[in-house]
Amino acid sequence: MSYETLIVEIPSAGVTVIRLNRPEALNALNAQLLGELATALDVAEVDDSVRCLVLTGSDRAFAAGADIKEMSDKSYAQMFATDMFGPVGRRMEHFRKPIIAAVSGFALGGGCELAMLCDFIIASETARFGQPEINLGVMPGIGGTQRLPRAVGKSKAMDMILTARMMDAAEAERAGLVSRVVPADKLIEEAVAAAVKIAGQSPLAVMMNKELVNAAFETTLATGVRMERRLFHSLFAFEDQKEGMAAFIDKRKPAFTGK
Ligand code: CO8
Repeated sequence: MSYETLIVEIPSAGVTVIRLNRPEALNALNAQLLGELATALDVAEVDDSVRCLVLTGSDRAFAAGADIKEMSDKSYAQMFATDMFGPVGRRMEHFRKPIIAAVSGFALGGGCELAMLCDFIIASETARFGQPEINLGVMPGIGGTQRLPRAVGKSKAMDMILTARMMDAAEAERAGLVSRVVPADKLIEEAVAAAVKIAGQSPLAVMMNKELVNAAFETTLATGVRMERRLFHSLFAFEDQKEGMAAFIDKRKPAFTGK
């Protein structure tokens, strides 16, 4: 599959890196890029050899938001009918394999929201996060008003969304928006290393762990803990559980098969 606005690479078995590639517009998310990203996600979802994705941009920008030039003259009817971000948003919300966002430079507006749709964010020291839509007379529209407060708390989310100020990588790490900050020249190396580690685990256990952490944002504590207990028990139906525990006892590396 070839794309005009994405570069897709397989740096290591089981790991696919999807790089947003519209350098002339700081990777602004236009209809073509979003369509291609939806296709790339569909390809990765059904390919059993893909165990973990890394979504990244350039050194200068992960993505500077939705494409303002493409969007500016649209009518309400056009925005409603095309549902521009719906297909990618829904795919990412329901994607069963892990997606790591590797963010360098600007992650603004829809770019910040795209990063938050991933399972965790690794940031380079140059990363800057923001929801500056208020400057345009609009608001976040791909989940920012909901995911940012869950990630960083109400006060900081309100501050960022109402004042449009950007957060640097150190603040984003302190606030819990990103899992770790790494030197800019090590960003892809670190993100791919994390993806390789995940790709080597039992894919079944990975999917269940991901499902349960996401459930923490949707359910009560009691329901979430009950779901966790049931899924923990169910893992004992898989060969991978036997292999993982036998390998520990035998002092060897496990060879998970996804069965
Ligand atoms: N859309 C289109 N083009 C963009 C965008 C964008 N979001 N961001 C940057 N560009 C373009 C610039 O227009 C410029 O193009 P040109 O060279 O042709 O003039 C090029 O990229 C380089 O940008 P700058 O010259 O501005 O670079 P600077 O380093 O001076 O500034 C900034 C970088 C600070 C990132 C600046 O470009 C900026 O403020 N960009 C806009 C950020 C923004 O407002 N993002 C939010 C967009 S709205 C949004 O994301 C809503 C999402 C929800 C939609 C849901 C719909 C259902």
